[in-house]
Order: sequence, then C-alpha cells, then structure tokens
Amino acid sequence: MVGRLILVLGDQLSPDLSALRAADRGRDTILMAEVAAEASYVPHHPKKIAFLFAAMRKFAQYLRAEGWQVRYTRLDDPDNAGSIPGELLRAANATGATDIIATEPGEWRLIEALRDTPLKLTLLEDDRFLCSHAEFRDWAKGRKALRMEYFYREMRRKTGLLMEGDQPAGGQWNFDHDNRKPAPDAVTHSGPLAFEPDDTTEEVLSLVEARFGANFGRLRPFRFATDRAQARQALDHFIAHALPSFGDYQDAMLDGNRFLYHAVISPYLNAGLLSPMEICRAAEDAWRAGHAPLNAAEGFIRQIIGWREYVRGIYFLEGPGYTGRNALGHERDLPAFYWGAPTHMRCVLRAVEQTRDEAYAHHIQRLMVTGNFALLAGIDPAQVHEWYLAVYADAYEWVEAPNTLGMSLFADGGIIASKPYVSSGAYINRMSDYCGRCRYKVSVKTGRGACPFNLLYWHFLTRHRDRFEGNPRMAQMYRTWDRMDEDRRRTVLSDADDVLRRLDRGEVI
Ligand code: FAD
Ligand code: DLZ
Ligand code: SF4
Repeated sequence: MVGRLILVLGDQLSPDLSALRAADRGRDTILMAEVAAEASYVPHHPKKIAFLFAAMRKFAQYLRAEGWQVRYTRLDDPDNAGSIPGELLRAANATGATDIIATEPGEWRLIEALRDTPLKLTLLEDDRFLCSHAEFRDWAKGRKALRMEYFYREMRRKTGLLMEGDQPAGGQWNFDHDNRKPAPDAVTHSGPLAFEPDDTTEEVLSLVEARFGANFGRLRPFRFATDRAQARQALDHFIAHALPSFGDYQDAMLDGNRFLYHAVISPYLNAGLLSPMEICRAAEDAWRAGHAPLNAAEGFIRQIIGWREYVRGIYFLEGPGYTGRNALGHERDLPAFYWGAPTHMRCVLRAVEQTRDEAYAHHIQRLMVTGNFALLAGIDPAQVHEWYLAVYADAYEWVEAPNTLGMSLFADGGIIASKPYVSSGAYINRMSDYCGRCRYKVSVKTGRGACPFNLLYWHFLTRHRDRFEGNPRMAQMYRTWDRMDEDRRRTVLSDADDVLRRLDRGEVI
C-alpha cells in the first residue's frame, strides 16, 4: 500500500506533533520543505529564517535517526516548487501518495492554501497548545468581554499549575502589584545562553546571507539555539539565573541591556523545540524549591498559559478577517525609522537597533515604545502588523496579529484591550533610562524640544474623544486634558500636528 505524506512545517518541530502521532513509521513519508513562499511572504529578519532552516534541518536529522523516512527539500534545490502546496504535489507525484496528514498551521493564509490542494488532506488539531479551539469557543460563548484574567484562571485550574487544591498558591491568582518595578541600576543576569553555530547552522547562514542578506536585520553574530537539547539548556539557564528577578523587572527597559531578566525562549517555544508545560513546570519547580519568589513564577507562568493561549484563542475565534481590522481608521504610512532610518527618539532608536541586531525586543519595548508610537501617530495597522511579523524571530500570525492589532493598536475595537495602551513620555521615563540620553526632553510638553510621545498622546486622545471619553478607565486622562489652559491645549495640538507633518514629509523625528 502506498504510504501517506506527513507534512511537518518549520514551526512544528515537536516529536509529539499530532501529525507524527498519526503516522506510520513503516510506510509513511515525512515532508519538510524550505520554500520561497514561506520565506518571503513578509521580509523576514535573516536571523528568523536562519533559525528556522537550521532547526528544520536538525529536526529532519533527528527524525531519520528515529527511523522515519524523511523527504527534505532545501531552498536551493533546483526542483524546489517554491511553496508548501507545490512541494506536496511534487512529493505526491514522486511517491504516488494521494493522502496528506498535517497538523493545523498557525496562520489562516497557509490553512487556506493547504485546503486548496487537490490532494486528500487530513488536518489535525495542534494539541501542543493547552486550550483547544473548542474549549476557547466554549469559554468565550455568551461573555460580554473576553478578559485574559478570567481565561487565565481557567488555565490554572486545568493545568494545576501553582494551585493548592482548588485555590491559587499564595491566596491570589495574580501578583502583578509586586511587579513592574522601574529599571534597576545594575542587572546581575548576563543574558540568554549563546550557542556557537555548528556545521549545519553555518551552511544555513551562508544560504540565508546569499538569498536574504538585503532584508532588514543582521544575520551575524548568530547565537540562537537550533535544536531541542540546546533550547532546553537555554530554558534551564533562564530558570537558574533570571527567573528570580523576572517579575520585579518585567516591565523595565535599559539603554545598555537588551534582555534584562527575560527568558528569550519564544522562538524555541513557538517552533516546537520546547513545550509550554515543560517551561511552566520548570518555573513552578523553581518556586517550590525556594529558588524563585511566587510573584516571579506566577508572572512568568501567566504569560505562557494565560496570554499566549488567550491570544491564540482570539486569533482562531475571530477568523481570517482579523488582520484587516482598523477600528480607529488609522492610515499613516509606517515611518522609515522602523526599518532603520535615523530618529532622534532614543527609546525608539534603541528598540529598533536591537530588533535589527537580535530579531528580538522584549514585551514592553514592543508594546510601549514601537507599538505605542505607532498607535499615537495613527499608523496603518496593516503596515505595523507586517513589520512585527517580519522582524521578530518568534513571529507567526496566530501570536503576532492579536498582540499587534489587538493589544497594541486597538485595531480590533477592544476585543483584547479594555483600553488603548497609550502613554506619554512619562511612562517610558519611569520604566527606563532612555530619556536621559535623548535629544528630546521628556519634561518638556510643547515646542520643538518636547518629547513627541507627550505631544502625540494628547493628539490621540482628542482625535478619538468620542470613542474613549465614556470609558471609565480613561476618564482621568480627559479630566486632566480639560483642566489645561485653553492656549496650552491649542499649542500642544498644533505642535503635535507639526510632528505628524514632519513625519509625513520624511524628516528625521
Ligand atoms: P518573556 O518576557 O520572558 O515571557 C515568557 C514567555 O511568555 C514568552 O517566551 C512568550 O512565549 C510568552 N508571552 C509573554 N507575553 C506574551 C504575549 N503577550 N503573547 C503571547 N505570548 C507571550 N510573542 C510572540 O511569541 N510572537 C510574536 O510575534 C509576538 N509579537 C508581539 C507583538 C507586539 C506588538 C507585542 C506587544 C507583543 C508581542 N509578543 C509576541 C509577545 C511578547 O512580546 C513576546 O512573547 C516576548 O517578548 C518574547 O520574549 P521572551 O521569551 O523573552 O518573553
Ligand atoms: C516562517 C517560516 C519560514 C521563514 N520558512 C518556512 C519554510 O521554508 N518552510 C516551512 O515549512 N515553514 C516555514 N516557516 C514557518 C511557516 O511560515 C509557518 O508554519 C506558518 O507561518 C504557520 O505558522
Ligand atoms: Fe523616548 Fe521621549 Fe524619552 Fe526621548 S524623551 S527617550 S522620545 S520618551
């Protein structure tokens, strides 16, 4: 009997993948393919492409060693069909297979492309996540608001993580009030574990340099883990050295430190080299052993079983149209400084520079610096979405789109965020040391020397007053604005218009 084709995508590098569990090692063939369509549907950061290709090649080696028959197409294979459906058809012709088994991809784009192939496709649920589509739908049904906090409590109960019987450990579900400390004077953690590229990775680096060297982002030095054993070492290093301070400094930013106490494991987790439960168990064990405080372990676990599962639930609940949302009608083009052109805004410059170098920025840089600026300046959400999807090594639409369009840009009209995450320069100044090195003065509220975040903050609030002034969580902001002297308000708005005009003319802001 002719075997089936088992598709394993670049972000499905897990030995317990549902498609592999459904396969027959004796007769089926695994298909893995590096294809131009996946590598260029957005201009991915070269580090992201290199990480995935190296990890894919090493996963194929692992599968072969486990006795699987693997058909692996390299990007530079002269017969490469250029797309996943094309490679499936080519493999079907070569092997005589008519049936395909695949685990559901993490982007509607690819799900639809797979459904359009003339082959007989069985699409299995991606059960590497803790919450299935059906469970999320059930949770969401009949609720007026889909707040992450309540979803998270369900996930705590379901997994038993940090639970004592049916009660949360420490008597509280959430210890955020202990977190969010401003930037520390000194960071004791040396950052994520770095790995020397092996021969497989070096070969990929040469390929990526030749094919994608012109994309935004520096390929070298390349220090990512590229297999499961290395990814596990990276996780253990984080748990041992950074987790204890993770909670305290989760929201802090430092000009001279790119990683602070963050885990930098999202590329590994999202590609399948690590599983969410093993990460959370490691954090819980560290707390139970007295190595990490509860606010750190809880805050960290919440990101994974709470936010990560929740945003995925929203992406699949809302359907393929989600990425086209633009509830605030924002249409300005993405400024060139997102792609590395100069800017005088120190916070933005440093976030973009580190994105260029590392294919990484931590959450508060994404949300409160680059995201905040895009929202305040009224940038077209589709262009911002494409940027985030391209530049981060952990970016796939299921996680990137709800974070960008929902959490950061309010483009979904408030499904994810109960109010827009906007702030003036004061927040950035409190949480970082950027402002002291900036050409602008964070304490100055009007004129050319004023921090653009200060000006655009009020511009945003007045632009969208009709929508937001009734929101109780924003009432204080409007009261502060209304108390301002009228002349001053006029000056703020005309100075903000001046910033936007200069932005549109391509002047350095
Ligand atoms: P840590 O801060 O150490 O957190 C631990 C883990 O928690 C992360 O590895 C991640 O798996 C998970 N996590 C934390 N916050 C979130 C969140 N909001 N949503 C989902 N998972 C979360 N994360 C991605 O994995 N891919 C993306 O493409 C992505 N795009 C984002 C775009 C915007 C505009 C914003 C505001 C956030 C985005 N995030 C994305 C969420 C978050 O910024 C990253 O998960 C985090 O910075 C990864 O770094 P870390 O591993 O050091 O995380
Ligand atoms: C992101 C990516 C890239 C750059 N290249 C490939 C590839 O060549 N082959 C592949 O199977 N997967 C790749 N991926 C990951 C897919 O784009 C990912 O599976 C979908 O975006 C769904 O999450
Ligand atoms: Fe950013 Fe404004 Fe601070 Fe400059 S002054 S670093 S632009 S917040």
